[in-house]
Amino acid sequence: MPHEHPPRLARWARGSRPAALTVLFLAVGCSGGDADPEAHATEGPPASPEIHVSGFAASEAVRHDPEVDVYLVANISGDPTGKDDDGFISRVSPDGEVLELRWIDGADEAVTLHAPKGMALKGDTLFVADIDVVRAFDRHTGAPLQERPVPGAEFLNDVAVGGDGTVYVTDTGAGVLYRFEGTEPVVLAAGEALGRPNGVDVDEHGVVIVAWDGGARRVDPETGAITPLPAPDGERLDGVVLLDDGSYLVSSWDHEAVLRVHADGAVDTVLAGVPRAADIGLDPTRRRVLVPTFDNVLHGVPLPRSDGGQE
Ligand SMILES: [Ca+2]
Ligand SMILES: [Ca+2]
Repeated sequence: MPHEHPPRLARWARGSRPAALTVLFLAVGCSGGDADPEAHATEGPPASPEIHVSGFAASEAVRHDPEVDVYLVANISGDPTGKDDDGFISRVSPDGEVLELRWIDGADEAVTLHAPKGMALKGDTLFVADIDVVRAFDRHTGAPLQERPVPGAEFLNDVAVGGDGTVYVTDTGAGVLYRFEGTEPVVLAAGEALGRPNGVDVDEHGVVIVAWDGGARRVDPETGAITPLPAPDGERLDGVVLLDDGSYLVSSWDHEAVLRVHADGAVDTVLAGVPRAADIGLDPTRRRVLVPTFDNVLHGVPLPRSDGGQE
């Protein structure tokens, strides 16, 4: 799509370099996402320094738990559709120290976890998409709490929780967006107009998905009505984070980047040179965008301010 930048964006583009990927890398790592069901603030405190952490196993998703102030990283470990019970969730500190690589571990007899992908926090519960089941764990202890099977699901990919507590999950394989009514999944939207939804996030205006076959849509949480949103060109969009200025962050495998799409359709690059960047998160406390990759690195980079400046 054309990238007509309003003056403030052009100014930003000239005045500050997108967070370039310097090749460093601690021996450990991770980053966080975000658990707030509302759109994320784009202002706030100065952004924290970048972190780059390695040592994961097909790290697909990251979330910031703001209560504990820790980053949770979902590791598929192996085949994204393989029911091998070897997936795990890591806990990482905001300064990039891996506190516990296998905090929730499929290898644990009490835990079933095959290929964890998107996660969402609700109260004391951590929800995790795992192929055809949404699994619930204790947010503080990691203990398994509940399983919510999704009959017919092929590739559950991302989970989000609305302000009213409703849990949503995408199925990229079958092309379905589900809404849970209690523990029962109900189809909210499906079909060609939806595309193959990957990332999902929720704000007070409804549900937003980005599609693996390209495009972004807003979905009415009650009726399932679909409205196209501005989106980057190309296909293979993965994670999405809604921001409170009407823009959103999205990871694009085609662009090998994390992009910010403004309400007017203008697209900025937040982080370039990240092949296979998956389900991104945000640490609003530090104004840090969290980017996990299938290359097993977690990047944490500053979120540019809405006015175009970085700091
Ligand atoms: Ca696995
Ligand atoms: Ca994903």
